[in-house]
Amino acid sequence: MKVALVGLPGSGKSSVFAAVAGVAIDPYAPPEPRQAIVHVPDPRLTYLAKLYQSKKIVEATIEVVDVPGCALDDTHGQEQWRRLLPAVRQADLLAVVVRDFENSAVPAYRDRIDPKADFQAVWEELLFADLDTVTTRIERLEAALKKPTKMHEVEKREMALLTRCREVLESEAPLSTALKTEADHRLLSSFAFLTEKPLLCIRNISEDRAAQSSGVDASVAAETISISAEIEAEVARLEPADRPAFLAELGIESPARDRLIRSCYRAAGMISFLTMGADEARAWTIPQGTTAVNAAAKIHTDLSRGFIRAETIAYEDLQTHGDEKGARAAGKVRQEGKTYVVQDGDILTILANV
Ligand SMILES: Nc1nc2c(ncn2[C@@H]2O[C@H](COP(=O)(O)OP(=O)(O)OP(=O)(O)O)[C@@H](O)[C@H]2O)c(=O)[nH]1
Ligand SMILES: [Mg+2]
Repeated sequence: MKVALVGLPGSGKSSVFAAVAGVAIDPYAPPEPRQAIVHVPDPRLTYLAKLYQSKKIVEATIEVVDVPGCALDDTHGQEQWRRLLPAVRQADLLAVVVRDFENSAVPAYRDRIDPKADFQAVWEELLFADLDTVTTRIERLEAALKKPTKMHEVEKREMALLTRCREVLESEAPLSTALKTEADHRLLSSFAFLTEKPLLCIRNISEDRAAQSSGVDASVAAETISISAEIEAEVARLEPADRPAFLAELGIESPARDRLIRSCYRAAGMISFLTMGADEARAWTIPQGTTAVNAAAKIHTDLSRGFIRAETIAYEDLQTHGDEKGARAAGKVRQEGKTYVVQDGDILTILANV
């Protein structure tokens, strides 16, 4: 899963990035996207590795991209934003960081602290970018449809769909509401529209309000969370053993890094399934609704091609009964077929003809 941090200048994207990736903020970094691979903490793996005496633990990872904010009020900023768009389009989830902190040393963009209005401003940029893509494509298609070719029927279908997309975008609604069927999505997937992607709103709050956690009104976002990016960037630089005491002093229950990762999974509709063995205990990230045969493909294409069945134990059941033998005796080891919809925390052993 790839997550892009976007937002107005100075909202705290790089601070969030530093907190999640556990790296230092580089104030002199050029205004280019910066990426990091973040390991997803999962205590279930520690338990499995102990039970099966696995040699290693392989955590799931997410890729986080810090996209510099652009001053959209001038042409230079707009040009920069257009240049950065391809990096944003590659993301599976957009995390919009909005500023909700005072800092006299760093004046707020447009001199205002207004998370709701800032979220709306970012949302409008996403709508504009998609509208731009749609309009350009419609113009090309109009020209193409004048001289019918073999592609005529497909082009007509695309034109009808794009016309609906344009209406939806002009009413400031996300494109996900215009693309209703799998076929619609497929026809336009190469455009990687921004308003089709799930959104997470990150409200970056002042240190003194770090324990507070009300959201902003961002109804197009799947979820809103509040974090104090500056504190959390500091926490991420502490030795792990020193972190709980520091957080407790500020009245913060769990580090934002963990909360943020969980929110990314929820907002993007992703879950993890687990595998175990003597070699490794491992977590795999899949979209909610993935079938057993497709989950097997994530491990290896051979396992999906020769798929016979998936021996499945829910992590909770394994924990309740202590080990696999106990779970089996309690009838908690299930034999599932190709179409079984994998659940978060399912421990799968794929049996296949390879
Ligand atoms: N007081 C306070 N300052 C913060 C907080 N978060 C970020 N800052 C400061 O605000 C400034 C901008 O933060 P960045 O994380 O660089 O913001 P950004 O969104 O990456 O900025 P651009 O990349 O320029 O768009 C930095 O000097 C941070 O130290 C916060 O929660 N509280
Ligand atoms: Mg930045």
